[in-house]
Amino acid sequence: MRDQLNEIRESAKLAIEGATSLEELKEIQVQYLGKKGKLTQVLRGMGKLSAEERPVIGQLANVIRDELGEVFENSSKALATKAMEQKLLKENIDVTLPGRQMNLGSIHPVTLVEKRIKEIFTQMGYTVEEGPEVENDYYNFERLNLPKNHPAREMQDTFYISEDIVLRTHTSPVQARVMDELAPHLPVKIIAPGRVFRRDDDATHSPMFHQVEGLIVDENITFADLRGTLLEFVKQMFGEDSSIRLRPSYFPFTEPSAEVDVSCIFCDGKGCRLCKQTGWIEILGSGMVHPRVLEMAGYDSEKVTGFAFGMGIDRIAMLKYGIDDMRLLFENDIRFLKQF
Ligand code: 2NM
Repeated sequence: MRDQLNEIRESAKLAIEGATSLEELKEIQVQYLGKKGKLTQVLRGMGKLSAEERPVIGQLANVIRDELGEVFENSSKALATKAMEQKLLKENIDVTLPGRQMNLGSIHPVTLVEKRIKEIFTQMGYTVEEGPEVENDYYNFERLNLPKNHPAREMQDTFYISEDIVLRTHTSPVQARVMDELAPHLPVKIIAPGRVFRRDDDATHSPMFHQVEGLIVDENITFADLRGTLLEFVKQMFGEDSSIRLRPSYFPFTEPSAEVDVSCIFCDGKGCRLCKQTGWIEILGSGMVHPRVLEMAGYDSEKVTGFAFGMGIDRIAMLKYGIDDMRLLFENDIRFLKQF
């Protein structure tokens, strides 16, 4: 039996070395190591051996099986490499051909401006917060001091999913959600960038646009902090020589409220077509957070105050890059997008 095994070992090795393809090799493997293979058959006969011989022959058989396994493995790898080399040769690849042109994308102007806004406010210690674009009535309106039938709800033509579910008309619900998580912790110092949706569609209004709103809540926050913060923002965004002007306004969630204008970035405030000869361009809404908004979030409006503001990123991008039609931002025409 020992001779039989050694003979199998030698003939198998010869056969493996002689194999010229992976298919041939597979066949040889079956012939020797398969269920009905030669080695398997010899092992079946081991029952007839004496108790002394059995372990010795068994061990030899194991050694041979392992050895052949390794030889198969090596030969298989070598044949696979050879097959690949032959395939490549047949394909006749011309490595001297020039590569295919890759079309690189560019960053969308709205994204560029959003990044810059985030940069400016995070440097001032604000964190960036996000929230759902599909909101419920409670967070989009109620929590911002806009109860049902409030006339100001109609200021924002809302997309309704159902009676109580809307596409958010501003990112303020994010602020309300964050205050819920933080209260009574101080300070709240956050900005909330993201998509918002209103039923509007013309050269200056898109039904989907981008907003950044900011909110700070702490002890001793004043209207002067609001003005100083927004002036610093405007200087970093539009240049150190920019100035701002505050005009009284109305928002249900702030009292008092102010519209913020920046000195015209096209004529430096001298008056031109783009600022309609006023020297000022409107860029922000802002105000001191309404005490009711603070109370609903769990803050004591006798002890803390805050200011908030909101701006359209798209509008700022249009100003910054001199784009005169908002729809250009969302048509995704490569010739337009490549310019930024
Ligand atoms: C604006 C203008 C003024 C605002 C208010 C709040 C909150 F959550 F504190 F009530 N967030 N954002 C706000 C205030 C937004 O956008 C034109």
